[in-house]
Amino acid sequence: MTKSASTPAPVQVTVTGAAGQIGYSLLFRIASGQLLGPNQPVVLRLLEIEPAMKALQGVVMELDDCAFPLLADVVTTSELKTAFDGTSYALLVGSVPRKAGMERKDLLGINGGIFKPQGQAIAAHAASDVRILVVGNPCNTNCLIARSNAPEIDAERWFAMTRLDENRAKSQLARRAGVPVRSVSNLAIWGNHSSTQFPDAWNARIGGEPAASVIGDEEWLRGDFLTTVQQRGAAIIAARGASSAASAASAAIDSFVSAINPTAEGDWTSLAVVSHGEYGVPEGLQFGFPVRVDASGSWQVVQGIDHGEFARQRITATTEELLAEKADVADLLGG
Ligand code: NAX
Repeated sequence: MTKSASTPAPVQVTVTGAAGQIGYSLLFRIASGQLLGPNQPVVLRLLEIEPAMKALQGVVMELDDCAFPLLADVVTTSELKTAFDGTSYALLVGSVPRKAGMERKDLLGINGGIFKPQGQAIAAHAASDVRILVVGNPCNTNCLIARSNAPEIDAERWFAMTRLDENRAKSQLARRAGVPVRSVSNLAIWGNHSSTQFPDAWNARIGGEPAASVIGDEEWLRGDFLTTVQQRGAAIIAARGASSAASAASAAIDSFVSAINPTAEGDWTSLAVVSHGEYGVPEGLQFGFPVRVDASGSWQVVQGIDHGEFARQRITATTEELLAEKADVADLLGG
């Protein structure tokens, strides 16, 4: 890239778990400009655990071999301070997956051991404009742990990823309605990124019309649609022998792009954000809501959405699951 007066200084972008499956898709999309646009150089700061450093070096060789004009530098490290030093965008992907026989509480505890120090390191070393997206599961509660250990950072700068679920739900609705996926809007994922999530098709729109009227099949919406979206991760593992990776990386890019740019008129996007008590969700939970971002880059939860009894029951169930997860990690929560 020819450096000119108009070339902005590189922005530091951190990816944890960078040698993993999602990292293998994500890094190349960030380096090619799909996160911050075609004029913004980036420095990738890649965090991995020691045993994965060799694999990470292989990924870095491939990044080199792409000769991305926007990739100003790549830093690899297994130290938190170096990983988060001056970072403006932190994508927390690395975590330990659930293994057979592992209880949810064990999983939460192991991952808490990762996300507590990461939260502290982000507070100590990141840039003042840092925004954080947690992808590593259980992502809502991992985000809560990290956020609560970084009280110096505005709670509004923390996001957990429900966008893959939104994209999955939109794709199912579009296919059923026989329309392009871009016709589907206003699709919110409520609550936890887990099988209790509530993908709200009833307030979604297809071609600007209420999605439920366009689909015209309440039984399908309440049945196959919901379970397909809720169980999609498991279906992909069954088919591919590995969990969703490219689609998760794509959703991570979508999440940040939506979190930092104004939302299209009349639409909303799905992000798990800190609850301020909206819709009766207890304050402080990291909860999937419909969110709009204004021209100044601030987000608000969309107010005034009507829910029928069916939706209310499901939102209550996913809220209860998040409260139970919070209780399981109580000893890891800071401030
Ligand atoms: P992989 O197991 O392929 O990669 C994870 C990487 O994290 C590994 O390379 C590992 O060495 C690294 N790692 C482990 N502990 C670390 C630590 N303390 N610091 C830095 N790196 C560490 O998993 P992958 O398929 O990439 O998935 C990553 C996470 O995303 C998993 O927790 C997964 O469950 C979660 N997902 C979240 C989704 C969402 O919608 N929120 C969807 C996709 C995915 O399931």
